[in-house]
Amino acid sequence: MHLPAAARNLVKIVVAGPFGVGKSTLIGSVSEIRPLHTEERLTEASTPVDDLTGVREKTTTTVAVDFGRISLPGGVVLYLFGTPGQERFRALWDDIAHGALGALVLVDTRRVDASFDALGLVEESGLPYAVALNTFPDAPRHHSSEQLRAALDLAPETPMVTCDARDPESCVDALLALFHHLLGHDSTEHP
Ligand SMILES: Nc1nc2c(ncn2[C@@H]2O[C@H](COP(=O)(O)OP(=O)(O)OP(=O)(O)O)[C@@H](O)[C@H]2O)c(=O)[nH]1
Ligand SMILES: [Mg+2]
Repeated sequence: MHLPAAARNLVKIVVAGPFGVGKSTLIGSVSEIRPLHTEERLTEASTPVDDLTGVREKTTTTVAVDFGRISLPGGVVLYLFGTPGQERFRALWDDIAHGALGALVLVDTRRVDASFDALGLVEESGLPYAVALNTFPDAPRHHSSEQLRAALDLAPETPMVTCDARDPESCVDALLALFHHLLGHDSTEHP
C-alpha cells in the first residue's frame, strides 16, 4: 500500500518490551502494510534465558526487528519498529531506536518485572514513552493502576493504557496515547 497523499508527518516509534509480551502481534495487528517480521524458531538453547511462562504455545521469537506502518488522522504516519527488550539486545536497541521520537513499552501484568530491562533501555535513551498493558486472559485483575504505576516506577505524566495486542482498535488507542504524549497533550482529552 502506498503512502497516503495526505501524509505530512512521518514519525518513527519503537515498540519495546520483554520476551513474548506481544510486540510482533501488536505490530501485525495495526500495520496497514504487510508487516516485516524476523521470526526464528525457539530452540532448546533458549530455554534457560527466555522464560515461556504464560506463553507456552510460543514457538518463535523475533531475532532482529519487526516493522509496520500505520496512518493516523491528520496526515501523521507512524513507522513502528519492534525490538527485543532484553538487556542482551542492547546493541540492537541503540541502532533501532536511533531517530525515534518515542516508544510504546508493552507490559505483561503477569510478570511486571520482566519489563524492567526494556523500561531501563528506554529511559536511558531519553525517549518519551507510554506503557501499554497487554492483557492476557489469566492476568491478575487485583492490581490497581496506582499499584502498577508504582511497580513500574512511572512518572505521573507517563501514559499507561490497557490493550490486547491482537485487537487493532485497542492497539491504535495505545499508539494514540503515546502520540498525544509526544505532542505534550493529555491523552484523556483526545481519545
Ligand atoms: N491471550 C493473548 N495472547 C497474546 C496477546 N498478545 C500476544 N499473544 C500471544 O502471545 C505470544 C507472544 O506474542 P509475540 O507477539 O510473539 O511476542 P513478542 O513480544 O513479539 O515476542 P518476542 O519477539 O519473542 O520477544 C504469541 O503466541 C501471541 O499469540 C494478547 O493480547 N492476549
Ligand atoms: Mg516478536
